[in-house]
Amino acid sequence: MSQNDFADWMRQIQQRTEAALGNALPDASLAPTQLHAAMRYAVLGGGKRVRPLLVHAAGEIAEAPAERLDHAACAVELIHAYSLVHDDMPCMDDDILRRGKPTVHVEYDEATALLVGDALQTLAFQVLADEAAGIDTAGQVAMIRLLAGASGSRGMAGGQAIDLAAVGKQLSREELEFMHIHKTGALIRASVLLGAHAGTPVAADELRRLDHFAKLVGLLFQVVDDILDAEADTATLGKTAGKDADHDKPTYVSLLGLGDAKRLAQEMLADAHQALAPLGDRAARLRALADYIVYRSF
Ligand code: GRG
Repeated sequence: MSQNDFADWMRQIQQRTEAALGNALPDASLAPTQLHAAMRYAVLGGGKRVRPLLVHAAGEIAEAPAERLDHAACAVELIHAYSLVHDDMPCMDDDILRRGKPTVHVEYDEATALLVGDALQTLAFQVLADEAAGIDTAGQVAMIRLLAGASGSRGMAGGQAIDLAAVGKQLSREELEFMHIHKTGALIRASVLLGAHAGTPVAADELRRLDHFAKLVGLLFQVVDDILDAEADTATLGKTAGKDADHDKPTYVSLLGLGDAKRLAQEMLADAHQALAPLGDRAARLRALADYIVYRSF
């Protein structure tokens, strides 16, 4: 697969995800209009859509129909968008810029931002439970269970709690890893597994390899996020740069230094490729996505 083919595929998935999200979100003309407008503001017209891309790339391995993958992709992106809205609020990370725009509580107000997050979270599960998803009921329940587990206190929300408690503290490498496996890694892992579960059952050995890949990429995403926070500027990131150091947050860069954090990212990328080697060309897009995650600029 050439670079151009991969870039075309990414654009195509990003566009169909945008359309699926636009359809899933209530129209802004429906009451309560401000809440619906704010939900659309939070979700549409921004973001790299890394999680939907992972859903679709993993779904191809299971030969899942694209329409079915749209539902899973939409659900996971809605959870991600909710987490960003709540994370930016004054009681958490207190940020004013996200995806190059004012954050939801700045553009609207705090109560609206809280409700936007709540409503996006429940909408995610409504989308997965939708009859039009074309998945049998047992499959739907399995996917709902997977996404709920990845989002809750044993997944993303738990990781966020650990993150908030860690500000100003020195964490060991193991503690930092535990935090990120939950905060960022759980949803990324769930994206791959949702895709893999949306089609014909994948052989147990291949599923194990996909899961190993997904865990590595989830952590890798965060290592690179830490490097970008230290190196990139606010305009490129579309969010405030240098916040980790300013807020005295433990990161891979503060723990290992920039050079070793970059070396770690390269090692993890090689491991991620290795995990998928026996899947051959069927996993070409997943491998290219791992590269994209490492070499991205924002
Ligand atoms: C509030 C329950 C709750 C959880 C928040 C994911 C998270 C937990 C907070 C986001 C804050 C943050 C900067 C996390 C680091 C990694 C990360 C998830 C970055 C943002 O994801 P991208 O780069 O964003 O995929 P886009 O905008 O491209 O979708």
